[in-house]
Amino acid sequence: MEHRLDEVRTEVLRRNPGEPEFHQAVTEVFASLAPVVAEHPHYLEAGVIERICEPERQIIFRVPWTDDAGRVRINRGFRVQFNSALGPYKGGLRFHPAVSLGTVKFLGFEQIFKNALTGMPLGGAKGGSDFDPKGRSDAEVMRFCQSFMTEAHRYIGEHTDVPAGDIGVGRREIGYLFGQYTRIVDRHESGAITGKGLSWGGSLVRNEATGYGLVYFVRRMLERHGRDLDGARVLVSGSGNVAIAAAERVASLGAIVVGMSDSTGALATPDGIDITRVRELKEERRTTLTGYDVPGARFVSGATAWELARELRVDVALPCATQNELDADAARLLVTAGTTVVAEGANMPCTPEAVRLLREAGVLFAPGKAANAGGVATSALEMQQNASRDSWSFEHTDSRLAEIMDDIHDRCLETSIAYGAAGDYALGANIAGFTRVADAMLALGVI
Ligand code: NDP
Ligand code: 2IT
Repeated sequence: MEHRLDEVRTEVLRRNPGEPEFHQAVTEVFASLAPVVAEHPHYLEAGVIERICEPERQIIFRVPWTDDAGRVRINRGFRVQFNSALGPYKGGLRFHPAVSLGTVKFLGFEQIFKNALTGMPLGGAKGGSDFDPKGRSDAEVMRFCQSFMTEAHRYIGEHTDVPAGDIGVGRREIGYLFGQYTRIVDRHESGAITGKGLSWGGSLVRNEATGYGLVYFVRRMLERHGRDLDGARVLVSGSGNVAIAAAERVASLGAIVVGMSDSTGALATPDGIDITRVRELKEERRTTLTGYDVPGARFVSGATAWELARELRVDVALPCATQNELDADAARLLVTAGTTVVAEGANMPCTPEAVRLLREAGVLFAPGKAANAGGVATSALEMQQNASRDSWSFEHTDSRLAEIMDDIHDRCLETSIAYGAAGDYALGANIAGFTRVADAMLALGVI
């Protein structure tokens, strides 16, 4: 069976050349599936594993727009609708110059299992563009978003495919995208997109949900080991939506955020971070962390967050920026700095080699598809509120999020125990996510 599984994987890699991130994500999931197919050979026999690796639909389109100087610009738009066995396609949109079809496929593939782990009725998808919002005026971002949605609206809808944000897509972009969608379809279909503003169909907590959820997952994981976050020294990479909320929530539980970063460098804050100042720089002024002028802090231009571990003690590392940002060298630095927990707020931020090193060093490792699922889970709560024309309080929504994260944690842990690999959360997440989708696919027949 293991041999057959490897043949399927080899064939998937062969059919998708030049997409290293997609290959990495597929290989990582397949590494967990041998014990599952040994026990349930029908997953292989019924072609479920081959089908799960082939997106149901891949859409690539031209996005023309005009910049402020009147020059016509062309970007490429993507939406990969990967799997709809559990519900409408669901997953974010990423606007970043490095976005390619392979990036969107890796993210969409991860999203299938993540969404399954939430226990909500959500299929898996991802989309985006190689558009770079950095340095663009609001008017340019608006024109780009309108052009993107003029094409994308054909494929999305409350019961079809529900996008949200990701890197480079926040509240501003969601507003322009939803505005154009509403205009084209000529109805207020609030469940067609999530991450909306509070006055136009959004949910409280969605903005904070990925980072808060990450911290709830870590809290639960530590609880199981008789520990807590009080006094823990936490290093967070990135300073976007996920990183800021994670830093804010972990600090509120008594931890000290000893550093953060952005794409231009790393900020050491040995006495703790002033998150209001970070929000002001990154969310309001849309600038770099260079302007963080709180006494005791130091900005290291060009450094990664992990390089700060050379000089700081770090108990918990939360990679919240982008894929493959934490490599083997970074893992070694963290282990030497005393790190005992690494939890992925970003999607696939740790390289396979880094994960192996962390595991060998006995570090507790929480994979992104489990630990960052709070964002999409709260998107599902936003969809529930839209469907019932209701809006819940912050406390209620936050406590639902915490319950969901505890539940995901417990399911991953129990699955790892059931498969003889107690505490291997990556294996637990892959198997628990996979079996939920695979069983639905079996029930739905060969489609
Ligand atoms: P944002 O765009 O809000 O923030 C991204 C942050 O990461 C920024 O600080 C950015 O730096 C930094 N960054 C991005 N790319 C690079 C790079 N190539 N090298 C170094 N730093 C980089 O995105 P989000 O916070 O939404 O997303 C962060 C991660 O979390 C992504 O992996 C995303 O897929 C994942 N995620 C997001 C969810 C969500 O709900 N938003 C849900 C689940 C996962 P700078 O500020 O300089 O641009
Ligand atoms: O990676 C992710 O889970 C997201 N970017 C959020 C997806 C969503 O639909 O809320």
